[in-house]
Amino acid sequence: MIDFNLYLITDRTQTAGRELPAVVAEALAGGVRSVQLREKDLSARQMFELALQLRMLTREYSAALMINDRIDIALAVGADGVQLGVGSLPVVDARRLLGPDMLIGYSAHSVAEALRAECDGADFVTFGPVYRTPSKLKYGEPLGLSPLAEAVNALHIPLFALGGVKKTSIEEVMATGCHGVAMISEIIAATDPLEAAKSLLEKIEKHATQH
Ligand code: TZP
Repeated sequence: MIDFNLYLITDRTQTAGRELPAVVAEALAGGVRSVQLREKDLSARQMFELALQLRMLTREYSAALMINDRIDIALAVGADGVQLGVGSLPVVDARRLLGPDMLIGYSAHSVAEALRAECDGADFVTFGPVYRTPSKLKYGEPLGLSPLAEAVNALHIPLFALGGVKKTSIEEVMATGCHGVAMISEIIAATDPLEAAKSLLEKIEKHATQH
């Protein structure tokens, strides 16, 4: 059961000098109930140490902690699951290692990829980038709202819209029927992450469809 509709993804380069755990703590205080630790450039040890800190914080707020790509780190810190993608271990093999209860999220960039992830046993997918993001080279060309709606209709598992989603675009994104939104900068780079999270959640919940 995916009981959150705002999925916060970390990027410690966007915190304007603040410590990442402090920013995440603010977001949790603002109501965020799921966090993905994404810091792809960190060593296993560095990521493990950051993951431990986020595990403590997320426990305090009964929030889910997902670890990007690193199944070993997710298991080592007792995370709730992993976020996989095209370069990760295949979903089927990850499931064998993680068991039936840990969550597997999959980062899909096309409808076909999202369908494959569902078929392989992912619990939910992120889909994007929906909009142009500042870092186009890193995340690719925006897909737009039509493929998002297409993916929502094709899939039976929850789908989170990702990439360039702002407070102002939540209404049109949620109108596709997607389960929720995943975001980095709107919260991580916000001057007041607590307030940002609170007002984003209010808007997402207002436009969420019942599944
Ligand atoms: N994958 C596709 S777009 C993206 C990722 C990780 C970044 C989303 O960041 P933001 O700041 O919410 O646009």
